[in-house]
Amino acid sequence: MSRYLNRAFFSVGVLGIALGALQGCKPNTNTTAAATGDASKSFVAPGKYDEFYNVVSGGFNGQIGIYGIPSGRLFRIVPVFSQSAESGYGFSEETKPMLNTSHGFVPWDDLHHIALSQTKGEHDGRWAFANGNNTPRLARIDLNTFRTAEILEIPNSAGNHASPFITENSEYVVAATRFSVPLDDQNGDVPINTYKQNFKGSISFVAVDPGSGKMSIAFQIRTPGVNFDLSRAGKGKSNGWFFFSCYNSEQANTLLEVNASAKDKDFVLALNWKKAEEYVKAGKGKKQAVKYAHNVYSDANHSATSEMITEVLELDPADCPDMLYFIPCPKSPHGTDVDPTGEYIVASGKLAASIPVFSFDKIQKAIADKAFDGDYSGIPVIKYEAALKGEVQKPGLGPLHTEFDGKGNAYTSMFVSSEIVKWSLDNLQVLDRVPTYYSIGHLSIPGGPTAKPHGKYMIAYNKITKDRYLPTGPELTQSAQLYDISGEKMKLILDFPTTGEPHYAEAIPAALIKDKQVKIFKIEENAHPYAAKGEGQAKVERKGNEVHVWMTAIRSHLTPDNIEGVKLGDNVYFHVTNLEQDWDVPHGFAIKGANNAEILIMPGETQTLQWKADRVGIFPFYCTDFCSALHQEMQGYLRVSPTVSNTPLTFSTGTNKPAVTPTEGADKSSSK
Ligand code: K7E
Ligand code: CUA
Repeated sequence: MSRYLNRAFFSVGVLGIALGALQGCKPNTNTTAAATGDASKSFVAPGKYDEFYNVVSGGFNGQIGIYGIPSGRLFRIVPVFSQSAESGYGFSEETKPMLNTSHGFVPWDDLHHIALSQTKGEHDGRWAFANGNNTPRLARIDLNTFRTAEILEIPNSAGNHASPFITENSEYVVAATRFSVPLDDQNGDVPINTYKQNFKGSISFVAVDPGSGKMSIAFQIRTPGVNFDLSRAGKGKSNGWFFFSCYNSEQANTLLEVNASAKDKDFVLALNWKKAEEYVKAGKGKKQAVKYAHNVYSDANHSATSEMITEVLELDPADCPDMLYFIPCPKSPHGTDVDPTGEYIVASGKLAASIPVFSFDKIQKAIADKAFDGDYSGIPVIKYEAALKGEVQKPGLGPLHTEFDGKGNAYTSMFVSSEIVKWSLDNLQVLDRVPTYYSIGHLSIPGGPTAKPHGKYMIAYNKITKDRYLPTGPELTQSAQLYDISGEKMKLILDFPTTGEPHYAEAIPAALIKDKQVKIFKIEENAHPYAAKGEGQAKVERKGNEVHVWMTAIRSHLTPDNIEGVKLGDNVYFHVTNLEQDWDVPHGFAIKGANNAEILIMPGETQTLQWKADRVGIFPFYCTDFCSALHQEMQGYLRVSPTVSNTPLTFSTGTNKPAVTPTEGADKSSSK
């Protein structure tokens, strides 16, 4: 975020724009324009459903928020790259492996972009993909469970920002590095100012298994050291290509806000991935030794596994002609967006005064005619005019991202002038503009990145809210704004707060997924090694100083609920199986002094909380999810005795009756 802010302010100097132009993102004292929201258009009556699911990145919280459109109501936070203090994701023994990486356990990452799976260029409602930005990873979220099913680390990468972007049949999800760095198998102990010699870029093609969705790195392409920012796959006529924006073609290694803005133009990289596939088939790939984690969650045993992979296939453009082309693009391009027909590629230079629109047909012709302006590190540079359809003139300041309504219109977010500009793909004329409150980053139209946008609504994801909401101390809420785009003019209809900092989001018709939701996990299919599939299987066993508790939860008791014989220093594993087979009846589990978390267990599922007996005494445990009128009765006790004691290991529910005679340690005065 601050990068964009700095650049925005710096751009005032660069472009020589009067400071007044920046006031667009300051609180506007005249809020009439902002107060014209038509509540009836976003009103979803109590008990009624929204029209769209909106899958929204949480930015620095590393999670995804699921909202209804048009109501803006928040339904769920899906933990992806961060531990969750709601479900126990990343805390339970079963889910900890999901956050494993070659750097070890990473509890929190930064998530910017969402890509929903597609078939024939349209949403198919199967999976959502998301990028882990800081420690480069890709995640796949199952839209039947709204849970993270898989996380794949990306080697040779640092700052996985140009990711995930998906092909029209979900063959590949790409991951291009923001920071070029020395490759993983090179000695990285080099002076930072040897960027030009030693730093390389890398673009990963992650194949998606069409049946299971499982991800694997099919190949990587080495590139010159630049910063990759964003991308889109071609579609329709341009299917087979990817377009990436890149900045820092200056290859600066310090003070990028000045040094990476020196050149008049950076690049869009046009990448022919069908060609790359041919080179892979022809054996042009070289194996490189690397190390990266592949983590998979199984709904069969309700557990994740983490595997280290040690090899990746790399393609060197020097061995692969006609695969990569650079297209000059003004001033630090950010979003690179492909229209629904696949013909137009819209590149938004953050510091540029116009928006170039490239034509796929013209790019093809330029390649055939060799209309090149030399090369950049051996990669041909297509002449700007030869690839250009035209420029949108005076669109506003600080163009970032563009989406499409499928009716021939494009909508571009303008960070610096804090507005959305609607323009015609046909004649590139600006048709309408609306202010955003304030400083919009991404915008999204349901189905906007597909071949068949659903249109109707547009959502702005803003960086600053200032005076829009009741203040909450130094940090104000993050926010989105909903616009009606069914008419000629865009109309603001709703402000709604979001969690984390929203970057990209994709909305999908509710009808595509709402009836496929997993309601329970079948208890008889539970393959967890510590599952207790009935109260008769509940037990406690000691293995050295580990104590394993096979515990069941059902309204409204835990079995066992009395456990004795645990000793000081023991590591106790509570494997809690929820025996319920009804939708929406989770049970929770917490025990006093737990150093990691609580857990929340879905019907038919088993989850494990590890707990250390750190002192002698009685430790209550209980269900944390209000599950019945007797929820507050859903509790038990665990007794910890000194290491040298010979208290036998016992467990029970309902049979450990009150003692009738004074027992050791009991209060004698009250037990007469
Ligand atoms: Cu523009 Cu990370 Cu997609 Cu945010 S990025 S705004
Ligand atoms: Cu189970 Cu409350």
